[in-house]
Amino acid sequence: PEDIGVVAVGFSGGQGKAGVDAGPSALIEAGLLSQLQNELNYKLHGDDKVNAYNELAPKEDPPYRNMKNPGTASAVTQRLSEQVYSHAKEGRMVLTLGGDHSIAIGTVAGTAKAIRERLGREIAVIWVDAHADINTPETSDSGNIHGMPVAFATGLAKEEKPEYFGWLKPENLLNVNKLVYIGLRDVDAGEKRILRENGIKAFSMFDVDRYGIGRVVEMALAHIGNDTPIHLSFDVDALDPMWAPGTGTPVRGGLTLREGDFICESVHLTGNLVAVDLVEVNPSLAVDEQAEAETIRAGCSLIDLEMA
Ligand code: LYS
Repeated sequence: PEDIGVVAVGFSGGQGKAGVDAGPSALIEAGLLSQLQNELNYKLHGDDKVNAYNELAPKEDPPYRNMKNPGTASAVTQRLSEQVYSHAKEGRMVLTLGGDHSIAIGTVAGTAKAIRERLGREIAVIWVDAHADINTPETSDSGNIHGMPVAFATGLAKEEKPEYFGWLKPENLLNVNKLVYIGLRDVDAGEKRILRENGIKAFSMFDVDRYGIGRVVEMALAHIGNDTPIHLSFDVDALDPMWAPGTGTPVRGGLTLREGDFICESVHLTGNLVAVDLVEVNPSLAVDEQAEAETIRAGCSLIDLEMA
């Protein structure tokens, strides 16, 4: 589509490091949106102001089932899901700028709901990341919700209480068969078990080396099936820290910037891309100004998508 709904989310409560809340504003200041609007001629909707949703945080937010900031993350992602939904149901491609990756609990649910209502279809998710982010509260060592979004979005981490993600409706959950990973290289033991037990398709960095990024993307697209609406959730830490040092949980041995660009371009070229998340850009964690600028430029490069 030539219309893009933009949602900027300065949320950092899914993990412990300050600064990822400044990701969206840094990307916007560096020209990520003006590039889409002025050079690529998209029509942008929604404001470019960054939502922090501070007002949604409950007065007290004690750990629950081992999760840190569960009430805040639940309220924020619920609100976000409604925003994403309202853009996607108008047929816009939704671009969400994070924020830590916990926000994908909201974006995936919002996209899934809109696409089901509008097209009667299930969405697929391509999750590009160094990590699988599929811990349940019980398997997580850190208690950080940014390591759990896939478990909630798929319903693998079940919860009844509405204030703790119980608001996720079964009909808006992602089917595990429609999920595919690219870029993995730091997966916890509990997560490996979950991936195996559920037969989830994953292309690790080992696969990228072995087949090349071209074949990997081809296989990923073949797995989710032709003409399936795609939500692309891109954690900037999928890139090697050489390209994106400003991020909370960097892991060496990642994708080159070109490989990351290639994934975004190929998925966009299918014509089936309905939503994109760009998350975990944390400018303050780069060692110096140059490293900070590199990270932000990498983020802008990933989203530099010519109209299909
Ligand atoms: N797997 C680790 C955890 O659950 C790291 C997640 C990193 C997410 N960006 O905390």
